[in-house]
Amino acid sequence: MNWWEETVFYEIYMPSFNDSNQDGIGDFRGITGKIDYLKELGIGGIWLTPYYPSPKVDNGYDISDYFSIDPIYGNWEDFNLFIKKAHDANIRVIVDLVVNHTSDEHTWFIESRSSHNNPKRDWYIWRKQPNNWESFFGGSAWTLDENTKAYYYHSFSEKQVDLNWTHSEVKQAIFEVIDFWIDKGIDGFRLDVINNLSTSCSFKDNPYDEEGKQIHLNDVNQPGILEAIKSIEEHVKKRNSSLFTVGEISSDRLDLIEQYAGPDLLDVTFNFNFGSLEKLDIDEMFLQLKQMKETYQENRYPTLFFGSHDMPRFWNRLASKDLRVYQLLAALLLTSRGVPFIYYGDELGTGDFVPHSLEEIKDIQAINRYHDEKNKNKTDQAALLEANKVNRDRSRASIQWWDKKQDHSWIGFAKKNPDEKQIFQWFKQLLALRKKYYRAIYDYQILNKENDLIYYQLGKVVVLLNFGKKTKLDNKWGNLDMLLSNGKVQVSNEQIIITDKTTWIGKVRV
Ligand SMILES: [Ca+2]
Ligand SMILES: [Ca+2]
Repeated sequence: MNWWEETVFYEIYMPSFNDSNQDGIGDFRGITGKIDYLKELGIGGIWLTPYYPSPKVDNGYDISDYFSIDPIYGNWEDFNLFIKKAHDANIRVIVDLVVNHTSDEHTWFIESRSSHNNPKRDWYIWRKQPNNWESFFGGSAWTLDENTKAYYYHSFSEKQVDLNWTHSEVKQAIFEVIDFWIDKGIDGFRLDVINNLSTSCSFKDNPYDEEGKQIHLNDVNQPGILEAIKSIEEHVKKRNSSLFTVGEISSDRLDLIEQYAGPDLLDVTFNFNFGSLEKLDIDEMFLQLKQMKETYQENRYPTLFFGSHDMPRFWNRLASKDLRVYQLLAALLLTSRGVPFIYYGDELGTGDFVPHSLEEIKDIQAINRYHDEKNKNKTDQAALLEANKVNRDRSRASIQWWDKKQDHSWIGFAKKNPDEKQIFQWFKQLLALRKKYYRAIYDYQILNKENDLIYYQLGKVVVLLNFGKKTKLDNKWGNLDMLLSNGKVQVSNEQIIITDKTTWIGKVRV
């Protein structure tokens, strides 16, 4: 069995996790200082968001040097110590690989833009005239470069320039990046917006939907994308077959997400169909669970997450600040079939941070939206309200680890949960339970829903998640021993009575 099939991962948003030197920015020494904490929680893998040198127009997802550490996060000694401490604690480390684009300040792009004849000219995508493709951050995806009077393509910010994946030298250059980090001792990669790789040069205009919104038909999932991903995967696995790859596929369509993983392809992909539901909808959640059960069988796994640096905290978004609902969701996250990812702070019930002015906003997507709204003659307050709807800062604020008020953070401080100790214990118990009873190989023997009670059985473990009112369920299992619960549940041989908003996890007695 692959190690990652039995691992619960923990996403660390680099600048916000833990600041060791009080300069307001999280760093490697800060993470190293929390290894014991993560071990106590039961984490087996850390995903680090980008820590490379970067102008940070998109918080590090705009890399200007693939072979270094941004000094604000520490030096090589700090990095090596972190890897060592993590490995000593049996925690593996995967790092973010951002290869759809580089920063415009990367030397590759500085060379590329310098002249039509530069050897790196075609490492990026240049056109005399733009097509209608829009950036995912708003506006045209093409920017005119005055120097050579040509347009370069950027599917995100104009400072994040798309690499040309039809060029063999680009692929080789990225392979060197991959080798470099494998040699540094990392255990795998999280591949950023990997289905956005530009693997075709057809440049057909994108169509629009009925509301006039552009459909990203020709700029993502391009012909050749699976071959490109296969070649990356082959390169990684040739180095070491135990290295893990997880891909971010910018889609919430399970059929599309799923096709990027499999033999010769990525190990797993992020399931936005499940993870990024905008509000709690038990029917929808159950439907997605069913679809995941049908789609992923035998040695194929979905990923499980309710939080990331791109979505609001699930304390607010899904649980609506209800502790019991939050506990139910945590149980679902950590007892269903798949590879779970906890987002830093979720184990403490961290809530959304909401900026009160433009000056407090750090997220480029929200800043762009703010200016768009102002251009429509909206008031500052109205523009702020709209910007905060898409503001990814909400889940990116710094954790306040100490009771003593810290002075400053590059962003605000995350909203502390008064029940954080209880929530931490709940997560810890769930992780311990998963470790003890679950093997990812177990398929669901049962996956069902009655009213607002979702229940399932994996191996000998039976999970009852009652999101609704007090209810009854026929006992299909006979003798059951309780493993973990947070409410009143009566189990007889005929039926199970479970109180409202209650989690109950048990084991079939043999
Ligand atoms: Ca720091
Ligand atoms: Ca691209």
